[in-house]
Amino acid sequence: MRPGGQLPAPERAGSGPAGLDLPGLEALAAEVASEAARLVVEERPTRLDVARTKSSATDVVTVMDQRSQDLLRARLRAARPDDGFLGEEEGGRAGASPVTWVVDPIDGTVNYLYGIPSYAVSVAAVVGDPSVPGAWETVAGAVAGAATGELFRAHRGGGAWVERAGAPPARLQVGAGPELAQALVGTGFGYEAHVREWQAAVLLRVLPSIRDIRRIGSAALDLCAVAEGALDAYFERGLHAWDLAAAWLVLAEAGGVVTGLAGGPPDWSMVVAGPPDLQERLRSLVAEAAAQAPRTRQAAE
Ligand code: LIP
Repeated sequence: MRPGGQLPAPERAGSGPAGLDLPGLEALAAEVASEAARLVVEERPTRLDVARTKSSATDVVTVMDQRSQDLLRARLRAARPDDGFLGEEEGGRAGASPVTWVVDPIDGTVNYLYGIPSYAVSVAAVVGDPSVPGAWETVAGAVAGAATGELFRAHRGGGAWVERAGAPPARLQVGAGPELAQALVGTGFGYEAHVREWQAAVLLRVLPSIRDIRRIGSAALDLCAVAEGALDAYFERGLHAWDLAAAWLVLAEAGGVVTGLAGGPPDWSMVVAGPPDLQERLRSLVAEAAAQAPRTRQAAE
């Protein structure tokens, strides 16, 4: 499953839909994601307050989420004024070009708030409509691990790479993956109690069949960890396009697969990711667990 939908394979590396300069889009995503990552680290206030909340009292936005998104929007608009923009925080806009920039200014905001070094800036150039599952595709993107300085980057057909200080760029390639019972699986939980209740019921049925879970707190870093082999697979309910878009391409360019619960495009209802065979086994296990989990108000949403 390509990042987004079933669009045809690229004619050749670097030439994406509508004749886009994919290496150039990747370079821009890497540049602005890295700059925003430096901002959130270097200018983090000593006392970091919650500016507002969204879906619940624990779904927080800090002043740095907004400053990061403002920086990303300004830099991207200056570089490509005709492109659209969709960020996790308010302030999206449609564009006149085939490209929409889909950004998460701080993915892992709660980690950032608590000073836990697992948060990222995610910047993706997508074509299509990112508000409709299966109707969009990431063509270039970058995930900047702000606390660690690592940078994951990819463009369609160009492979997936990770850059770390003091080392040459390393190409990422998922392995075959272990048996399910040996798999270290990332997951996460939503901010609303009824969603978490259902997620816990699913996890109760998944956990005995895998090695263990890791709850890192950033979907973008989870997916990049799968691309690098630091996790074997990942699943989570409740992700938005901005959590997913850039890291999905990184994992796909590393040979991984990302689908929804039924095997189609991932969407809010579920994301399952990993090497092809393991991803299918995990998807099947999560689908069975979801069918058995007590139906809650969230199940109707
Ligand atoms: C986070 C996701 C993570 C999820 C968290 C949160 P945010 O995004 O990346 O996978 O488990 O609950 O949604 O809100 O930090 O941008």
